[in-house]
Amino acid sequence: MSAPPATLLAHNPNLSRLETDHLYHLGLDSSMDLPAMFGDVKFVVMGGSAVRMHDFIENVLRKEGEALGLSVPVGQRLAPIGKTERFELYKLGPVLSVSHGMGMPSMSVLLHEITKLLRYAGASNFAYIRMGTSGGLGLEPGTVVLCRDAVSSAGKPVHTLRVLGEERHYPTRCHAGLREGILASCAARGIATAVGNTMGCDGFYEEQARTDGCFCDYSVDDRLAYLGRLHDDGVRNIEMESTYMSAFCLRAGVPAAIACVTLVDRLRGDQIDSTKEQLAAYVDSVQDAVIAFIRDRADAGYPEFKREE
Ligand code: R2B
Ligand code: URA
Repeated sequence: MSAPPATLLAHNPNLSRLETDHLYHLGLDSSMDLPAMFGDVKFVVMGGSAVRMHDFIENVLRKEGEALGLSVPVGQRLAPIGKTERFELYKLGPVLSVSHGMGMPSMSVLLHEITKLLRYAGASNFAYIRMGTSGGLGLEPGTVVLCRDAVSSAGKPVHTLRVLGEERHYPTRCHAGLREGILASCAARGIATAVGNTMGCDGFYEEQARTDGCFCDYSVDDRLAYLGRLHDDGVRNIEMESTYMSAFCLRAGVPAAIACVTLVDRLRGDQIDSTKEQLAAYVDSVQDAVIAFIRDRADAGYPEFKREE
């Protein structure tokens, strides 16, 4: 391959020694014509589930395809790119839609490979948006929470990485300009939003203070006291990828937003017992929020994102 771009070498000079960089989990590599395939990408929209990310790209096409000048020839369907064992990746014009699986380790693999992919492709002025689900704190289910800081389960705006057996700590702020842009698009369409901190956990049950997992050695009062403290500290929702993602994006210089719809108010309970129809409506609202933002940014001609430290 030709020499990797300076943006990549600044982070990892070792990449210059690779003849071909195999992006193993995506089933793509740097010998392919990545500039032709991905050079025009402006949005990488990520969500946990492959089915939802397929629905999302279909919804972009259905709802805004005409306005964005994007179409798929009659009789053809959007097909995933690369291999689909771990992640599913779709592209429609400037939009990549990709599943990241559950939890920070899975998110980590995707972020390393998708970021190298876009750098090899020479894409510029792109943003990453996690479009997910979460448990809310003191919010009506169905609210789209836009993350200010991602916080650890100790409530700190820091992600801890273990490298060579040692801990490293990285800040976890989301990009304010990107968040404000999504908020404005939501406000213009009456989509219910809240801004707050998002707690990223390494599990769904004990790590999120649930009392309905296989184990629970704390009381309902302990759980409420913990969740109440988080709420007092500005946490508005809980999920499983935010601290890794925000820390990675700050290091990589990629603007990041985390927009997660709440499925349950954790101050009231643990179980997610909404109907299938209600859950689908919640997921639709976070998809609508991101689609609205894509439309507004395209209409504005993709103004340059300000670098935020
Ligand atoms: C939100 O939903 C998933 C768990 O149900 C997880 O990926 C997350 O962050
Ligand atoms: N995803 C989570 O991680 N937690 C919830 O409560 C709901 C969705």
